[in-house]
Amino acid sequence: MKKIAIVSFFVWIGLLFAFNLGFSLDAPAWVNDGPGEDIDYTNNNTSYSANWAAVDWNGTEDKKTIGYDYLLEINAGGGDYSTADSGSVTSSYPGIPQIAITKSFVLIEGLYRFKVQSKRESLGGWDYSDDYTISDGFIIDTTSPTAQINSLTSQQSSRSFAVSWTGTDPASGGVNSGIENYDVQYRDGQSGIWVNWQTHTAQTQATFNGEWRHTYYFRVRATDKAGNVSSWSNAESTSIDTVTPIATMQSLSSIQNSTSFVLQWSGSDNESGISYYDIQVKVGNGQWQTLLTHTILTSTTYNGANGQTYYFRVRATDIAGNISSYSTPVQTTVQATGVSLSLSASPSSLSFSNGEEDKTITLTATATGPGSITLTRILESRVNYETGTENLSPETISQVIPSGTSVDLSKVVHLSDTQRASILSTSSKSFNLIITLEGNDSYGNSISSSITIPVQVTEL
Ligand SMILES: [Ca+2]
Ligand SMILES: [Ca+2]
Ligand SMILES: [Ca+2]
Repeated sequence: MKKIAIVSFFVWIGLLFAFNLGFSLDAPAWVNDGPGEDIDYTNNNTSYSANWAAVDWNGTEDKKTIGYDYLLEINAGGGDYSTADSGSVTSSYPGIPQIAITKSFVLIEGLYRFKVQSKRESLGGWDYSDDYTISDGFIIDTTSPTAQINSLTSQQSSRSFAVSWTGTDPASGGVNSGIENYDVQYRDGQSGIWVNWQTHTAQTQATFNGEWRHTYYFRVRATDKAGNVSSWSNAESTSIDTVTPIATMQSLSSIQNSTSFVLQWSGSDNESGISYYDIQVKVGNGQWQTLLTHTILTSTTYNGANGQTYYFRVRATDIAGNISSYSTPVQTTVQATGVSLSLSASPSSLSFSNGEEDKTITLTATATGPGSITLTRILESRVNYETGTENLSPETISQVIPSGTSVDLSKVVHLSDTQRASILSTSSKSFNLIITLEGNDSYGNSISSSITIPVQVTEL
């Protein structure tokens, strides 16, 4: 009997061992983060949830208690996890096994995962599944994203224009969930009401259609994948100006007497205002060439060449970018004095003695510089501080002085008896004889030169 009992004991141990091998406990087939379908992000940091597949609960062991041990782990960085929380649930047959938990627990931001292991009550203890089933993890993100409208030009030249925005979800606790979508609003004018334009969009740009002369404001907010919503951004505004400006060159006198002359232009614009001008010049029958581009000036000094004809035109661009056509050209021709006239006299002073009525002086006129001079008149005046100034009748001449040459002119100075008596009545008994030569340069510009000759008169 004893032998049989010993044999029976070993058989029994063997059967128990075989049973344990043959009916080893599986871990749950899957585990989800969260209370239902698996979540990957949440901003709930006061509790956590998980649910998992039930393991088979039948057979000879049915009447035993079954349970699950779980671990909530946080990623400490470098791929390593450490336990943040742990617990277990148990259920007794024939009940409905508990395969989900929601647990109040304060969590910091970070990356978590949930591990669950099956267990079954056994003789004197618990049998455990060999493995844990591990969730694919979830991120706790309680930090709001930020969003802003990308800056808009102050004026649009089209009623249709692009508005774009950006956002970031800053990392906190080493994690962020990333932006899920944006809401964009606009208002028409500063006092308009905000109107939803783009709602829950993943796009970061859209085309807006507005009305001419209206100013629109835009603002955006972002929602991250954990459900955190940013506050509305600062507004960006832009106005619509679809009308081109007008630009005009101020007319020039047809002839310029100087190679250097001033150009002036002006413009006007409906709505946005003029941003800059472009000025072009054409020399004679040549091509239009750039003189000034994108200038905010409204005048400039132009240096031309003698004898050339110039055309100028202007166009304006407004702040919205509308460009006017070029203005009607203005025209001018440079006919500048390039030559100068100098004058000398021989003798350089005169003296009228008794009975002398006529004296002859030689005037030497010199043309210096480019171009010839045509003399047209000789003017003579006599100045005495007591008797005043006497202008004699001009003498008409026609005398060409080629460039760089001199011409001698003979001039008779006549002193009448009356004139002599008048001068002799003065204390100085003298006067200044002022000879002026008048003429024109080759462009018709007036040119002149004077010389003063002291004259002494002797009493009879
Ligand atoms: Ca997950
Ligand atoms: Ca976030
Ligand atoms: Ca305009």
